[in-house]
Amino acid sequence: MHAIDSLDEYTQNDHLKEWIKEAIALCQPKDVWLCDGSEREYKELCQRMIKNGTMIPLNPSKRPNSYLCRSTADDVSRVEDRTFICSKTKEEAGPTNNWSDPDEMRKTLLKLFKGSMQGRTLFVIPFCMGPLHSPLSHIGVQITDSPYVVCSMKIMTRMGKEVLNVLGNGFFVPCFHSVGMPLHNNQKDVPWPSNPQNKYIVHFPETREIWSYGSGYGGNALLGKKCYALRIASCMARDEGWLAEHMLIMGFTNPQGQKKYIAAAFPSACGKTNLAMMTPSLPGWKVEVVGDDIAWMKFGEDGHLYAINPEAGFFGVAPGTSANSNLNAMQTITKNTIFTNVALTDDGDVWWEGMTPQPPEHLINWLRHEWSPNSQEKAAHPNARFTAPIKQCPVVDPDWESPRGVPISAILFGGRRSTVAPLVYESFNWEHGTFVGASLSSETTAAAAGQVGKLRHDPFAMLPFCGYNMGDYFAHWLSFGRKADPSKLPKIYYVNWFRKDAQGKWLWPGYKENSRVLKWIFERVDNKAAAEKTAIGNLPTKDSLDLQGLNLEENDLKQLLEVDREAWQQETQYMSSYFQQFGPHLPEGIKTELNALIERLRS
Ligand code: GTP
Ligand code: SPV
Ligand code: MN
Repeated sequence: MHAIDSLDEYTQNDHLKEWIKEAIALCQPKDVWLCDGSEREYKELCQRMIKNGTMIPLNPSKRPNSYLCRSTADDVSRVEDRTFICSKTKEEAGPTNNWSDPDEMRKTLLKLFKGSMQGRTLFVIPFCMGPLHSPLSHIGVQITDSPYVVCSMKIMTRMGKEVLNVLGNGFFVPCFHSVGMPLHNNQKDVPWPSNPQNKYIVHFPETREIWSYGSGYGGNALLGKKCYALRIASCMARDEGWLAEHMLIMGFTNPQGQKKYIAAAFPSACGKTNLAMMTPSLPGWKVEVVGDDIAWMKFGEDGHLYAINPEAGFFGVAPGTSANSNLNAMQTITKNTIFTNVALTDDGDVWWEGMTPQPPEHLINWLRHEWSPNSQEKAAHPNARFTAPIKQCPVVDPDWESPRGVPISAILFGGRRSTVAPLVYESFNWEHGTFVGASLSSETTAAAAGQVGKLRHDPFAMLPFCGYNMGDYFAHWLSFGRKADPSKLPKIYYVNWFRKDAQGKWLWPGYKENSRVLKWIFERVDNKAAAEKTAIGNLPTKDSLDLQGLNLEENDLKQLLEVDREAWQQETQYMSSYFQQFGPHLPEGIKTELNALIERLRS
C-alpha cells in the first residue's frame, strides 16, 4: 500500500500523476491506494471485502483461494442502452451506437463523479492488455472505488508495478470508474455498492478515454475488457491498420501433429469459451486455448495475420458449464477464482444450473435466498460468471503469451440461429467473408440487459463493442484484406451450432462434436476436404464431414446442411434493409456482395 505522498516514487508518468491528482480532487475519496499488483495486495483486499460482506470465502478444501460475490439484482450484466460513444459527431459513432455530445457528456460526468468516492478508497490500477513486452500490447490505467474491480483486474490483465516500468512516460488509456455510491458521515457500506438509476458507460474515442459510472459488474466495470480492448481499441485499430475483435483464439492440432490457429467471433454467451477450450470428440485431435473473448490482430513481417489475446483471464459464463460440456473450464476454476452471482452450497462450494445433473437439495441462491430444487427462482443468475487465470487452464496453448502472437489460418463467424443458417459454410474470399461477418444475426442472451432470444443483427459479433461507425468498420475490414497477399489471408467461415427442428430440439449436438466442423475447416484450409458450391458459399459434401459414431439422423443432417432458397431470399431482404441505415458509410464492397448473393439465389 502507498500513500499519495509516494506518487513520485510510484510513477514517472507526468500525465498519470496529473490525472490521479485531478481524480482525487474531483472524487474526494477517504484514501488512495496505488496498486502494485502483488499477491499480498490481492489477499488484503479480499479480507476487506469479506469484512464488508462483498466476498464470501469458499471452502478452501474444495476451492482454495476462491470467493463468491453477489451483486444486486439490478446490476447483473452489460447495459447497452447506457453505453455511449461520444465522438465529436453523431455520424462518427454511426447508427448502431448511442451517441451523446462529448462536451455535454463531460459536464454530466463531472457532476456525477464530483464527490462520488466520499468515504471510499480510490484505487489506481495500471494494467497491460496483452503480454507485457509485446509490440501488439497496449497499456491502460483504471481508477476505481471498487476493490472487486481491483481483484478482478488482477486476474483479467497483467496488472501492477511492472506495467508502470514498461509505461515510463508513455501513452496510456485513462479508464475512470466509480460505482457511484459515496458514503456520507460514516454511512455503512453495502456488500455490492452501485447506482442503478445513474449508469453511464462512456467512451471518448478521439481522446481515447473511458468513463464508467454506477455499475460494478463485468464489462461495465472491468474497463480493460469491452471498453478498452474492443470499443477504444477498435478506433486505434482503424487508425493504425490492425483489428480489435470479439473473437476467441485457439490452436487446433490434427492426429499427425499439424497445427493451425483459428479465431472465432460469436456474440456474447454464444459459445466462445466452450469452443476455445473444447475436448474434441474426434480421436487424436487437440484444442489449445489462447483466448476466449478478444483478439487483437495485425499482419506480421511475413505477411501472415497474427493474433494476441489482450487478456490474462477468463470472465466466463458459469451456467451450463459442467464436466460434460466443458471439463477444461471446470478444471481451470478449481482454485484462485472469483465467482459472481452463482449459488452457495451448504459445504461452502458453488453451484449453478447445469453444473451437475442433480441439483443439490439445498443452496443459498445468488439473490441470497434459501433455495431447493422446487424453488421458483434460479440458483445462479443466467449471466453468473467465473473470473479465473488463463494459465490455470489444462489446455492453455504453449504460445498463448507469445509477444508476436499466433498465425491465424481461419476466421469463423457464428451466432444463435434456430433457422435458416446452416451448420457451416465457407466464404469465397475475403470480401465475401467480410460480407458474411457484416450480415451476422443472432438471438440475444442474458449477457446484456433486455429481452433474451430475440433475433437481431450483430455484425461481426461487435454490435455492442464497435467504437465508431459500423459502416466504416466494414470498410476497414475490406481495405485490410486488400492490403494483404490473398494467399496468406485466413479463410473465412460461418458456423451455427444452434439450429433447431420444428419441435425446438437442437439439430446438432454441439460442444465436443463441433470438432467435426473444425476438422472440415482444417482440411479445407489445406485444400483437402471436398465442398459443394452453393449460392451462399461452399458447404461440406456429405462425405467430407466426419460424422463417424455420431448417429445423426439423415433428416437432421439434411436440415443442417440445407440452403433454403426462399428463406435466404427473405434473409437478403432483412440484410438489405439493415444495411440501408449506414447510408453513405456502407462500403461499395458490401453492396456488391449483397447484390451478388441476391443474383446467385435467383439463378
Ligand atoms: P461471452 O463471454 O459473453 O462473450 O460469451 P461466450 O461466447 O464465451 O459464451 P460461452 O462459451 O460461455 O457460451 C455460453 C452458452 O452457450 C452456454 O449456455 C452454453 O451452454 C452454450 N453453448 C456453448 N457451446 C454450445 C454448443 O455447441 N451447442 C449449444 N447448443 N450450446 C452451446
Ligand atoms: C460479453 O458480454 O460479451 C462478455 C461479458 O464477454 S462482459 O465482460 O460483461 O461484457
Ligand atoms: Mn464477450
